[in-house]
Amino acid sequence: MRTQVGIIGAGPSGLLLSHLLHLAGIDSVVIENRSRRYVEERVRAGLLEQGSVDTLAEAGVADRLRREGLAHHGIELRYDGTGHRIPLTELTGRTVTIYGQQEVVKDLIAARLAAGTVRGNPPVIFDAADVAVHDVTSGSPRVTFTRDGVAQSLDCDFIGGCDGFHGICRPAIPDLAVFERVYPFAWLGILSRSRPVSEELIYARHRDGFALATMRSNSISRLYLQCAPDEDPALWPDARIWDELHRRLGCGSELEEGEIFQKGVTPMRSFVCETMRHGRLFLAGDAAHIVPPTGAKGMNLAIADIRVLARGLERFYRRQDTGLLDRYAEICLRRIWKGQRFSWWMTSMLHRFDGADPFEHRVQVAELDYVCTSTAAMTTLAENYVGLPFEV
Ligand code: RFL
Ligand code: PHB
Repeated sequence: MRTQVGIIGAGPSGLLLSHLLHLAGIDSVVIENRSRRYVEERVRAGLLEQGSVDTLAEAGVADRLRREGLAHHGIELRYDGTGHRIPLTELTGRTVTIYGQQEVVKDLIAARLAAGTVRGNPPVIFDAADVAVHDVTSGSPRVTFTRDGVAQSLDCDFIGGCDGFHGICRPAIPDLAVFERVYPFAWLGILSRSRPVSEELIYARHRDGFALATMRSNSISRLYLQCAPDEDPALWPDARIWDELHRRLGCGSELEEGEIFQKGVTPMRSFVCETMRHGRLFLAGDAAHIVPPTGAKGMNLAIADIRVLARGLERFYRRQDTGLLDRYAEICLRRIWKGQRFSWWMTSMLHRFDGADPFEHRVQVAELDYVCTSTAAMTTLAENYVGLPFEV
């Protein structure tokens, strides 16, 4: 097989890259090691910055997002039993939208499959095993994999390493420049068939740990609780989850207890691999960086990387100009580090740190107090939360 751009991973990064390239007349094949059903049902992010929504709309894949996405104009920070609203739209003129990541993935897969086979190649290959990249520093890199037990090879001009944090692309690069912080806690996340506790998201700091009330629709709640990094979800029967949520969110009957139909633990990590390019292999999204979910930045940073990469490749194919590709990492990293800073800051301000002394505790509350009472501080939070401008 041969294509122009081989893309590893059918998450938001790989699928969006493939779709943007298709719109620019560039062929690609996405190779995914999981099934279509698995990637369409994987529960993850939920919050899109306005710039991400605009990117998907410009790419023509936002019809359902426009119909079903929930636009939000503010968030609530809750601590010491009191809620404080941060009026995002009033402060920045922008909104954020709740729309599940798996819905974005479904819309992108539908768009890619609708484009059909190009020069004999399917747009997406699911269930690929033993995926490996070769000769990435040469002019003709290659991807190999097996499908239904048959060994296959894909020759290409470039490879998009969009295979997430546990993928094979980053480990294929020597001498990585990596920066990392692992947090001493995780999030237990659930989906429940119940009305959201409030129209807007509630981020709660509590002495027993952080809690977040978000949603997927007007009848599905998404709720998170800070837990131990190696927490066993089996130790969290439904009654314990509701009990903790009531206590940490400080809610009464407005927190409706519905059927919990999904439960999972997410470790918390800040990670940046500054080596985002090696020869003709480009890393994007979670393959290159991870943020703790408190700032809701992961998928949004992935979309921003892909905008730069797609334009760089377009410029290469249109004019043989490698200028933007050569600056890919530098351009992306400026925005990535700001997303890292914001996610680290929100995480530090809102979580319980075991062993924190009373001084640290009071500084944390003072910070929240400042953010919720100073227009300048609130605006700083708001402009990062709704998303900083794209670099190009
Ligand atoms: P993904 O989504 O991990 O996709 C990578 C794809 O590559 C496949 N793959 C391989 N394919 C072929 N060969 C291999 N060897 C492969 N190894 C892996 C995988 O199966 C997968 O399909 O990375 P991508 O596309 O870069 O997208 C990044 C986002 O998924 C991630 O940043 C967000 O989910 C983070 N995140 C949030 N981001 C937001 O912008 N807003 C949020 O509100 C938000 N909340 C969250 C989150 C992540 C969470 N978890 C579970 C990590 C909340 C949570 C709880
Ligand atoms: C979500 O809706 O899953 C979500 C929202 C905001 C966050 C993290 C996750 O900060």
